[in-house]
Amino acid sequence: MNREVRIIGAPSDYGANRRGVDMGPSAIRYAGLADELERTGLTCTDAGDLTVPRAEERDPEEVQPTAGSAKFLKETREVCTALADEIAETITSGSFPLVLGGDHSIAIGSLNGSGRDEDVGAIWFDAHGDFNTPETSPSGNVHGMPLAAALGYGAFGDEPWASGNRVSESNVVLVGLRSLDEREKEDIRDSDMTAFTMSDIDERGTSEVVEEALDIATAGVDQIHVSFDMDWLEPNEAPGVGTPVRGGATYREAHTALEAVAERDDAEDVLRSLEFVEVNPVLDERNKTAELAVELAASALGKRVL
Ligand code: 6HN
Ligand code: MN
Ligand code: MN
Ligand code: MN
Repeated sequence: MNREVRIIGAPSDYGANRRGVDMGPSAIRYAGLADELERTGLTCTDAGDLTVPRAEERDPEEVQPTAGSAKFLKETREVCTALADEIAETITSGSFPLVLGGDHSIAIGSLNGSGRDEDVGAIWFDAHGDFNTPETSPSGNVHGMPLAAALGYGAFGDEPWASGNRVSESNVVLVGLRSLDEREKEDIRDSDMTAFTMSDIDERGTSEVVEEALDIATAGVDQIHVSFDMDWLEPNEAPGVGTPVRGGATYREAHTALEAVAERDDAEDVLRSLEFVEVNPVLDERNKTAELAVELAASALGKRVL
């Protein structure tokens, strides 16, 4: 990474039904993010946190689910619009956006900002597909919907804050899936995205799968957004997440994956933006998950042992 890193906190928990993941950016900063990036040789500035509307200060009528069964859509729209602007401005100014969640609904804003002026690809490290729509979601939680929203599916399709971007569906790659809803599974199969499950990682190894993901994500586009959901990892390693699923990536596999991203970036300048989401300090063990997010951010941005 040869650009100045700009840290952007997006402390929203509206997409996960408000359960403490709004404290994720604080926990990741407390775990020493800025110092670790500086030790890695990067220059960084902290843009602070975006202002997130507080439900308690709202008219109760207003904070009820609005469209289909997407909860807190109005608040999510507000956060994602602000985040998209912040990311687009960061990129235009020549800096690199490193986004701290917040639940995964914020990725609607990340993809919108990253893909505002250029065709971009994306790699999605997640136990989940995040490809539900308000119509198909079993929970109504928007953190299960950001990929669908950003690609123009469901009730979000005509919402410019969601799908007004140049994220190219055939350049979107999901890596390490292990928990999909029935309808979501079909919709991912029918889409132009590429999906690798944990079984693919078991059979082929992390390096090979991530190299192929990078090839697909960058085919015909210059740059990619990398979205890293901490529940990608085995829950023992990352207990501080709202929707843990057993059978995840190991500590080393997670580093291997992001080191592969960093190596590709060294060679081809492919990283356009990066985010770590779903760190929930209320559910964590002594900030372990936030500390791991810090380590992984350093790996993705070029930290080397030797
Ligand atoms: N995440 N598929 C489930 C749902 O409610 O739609 C879980 C989504 C989890 C989303 O972890 O970002
Ligand atoms: Mn997710
Ligand atoms: Mn997830
Ligand atoms: Mn380039």
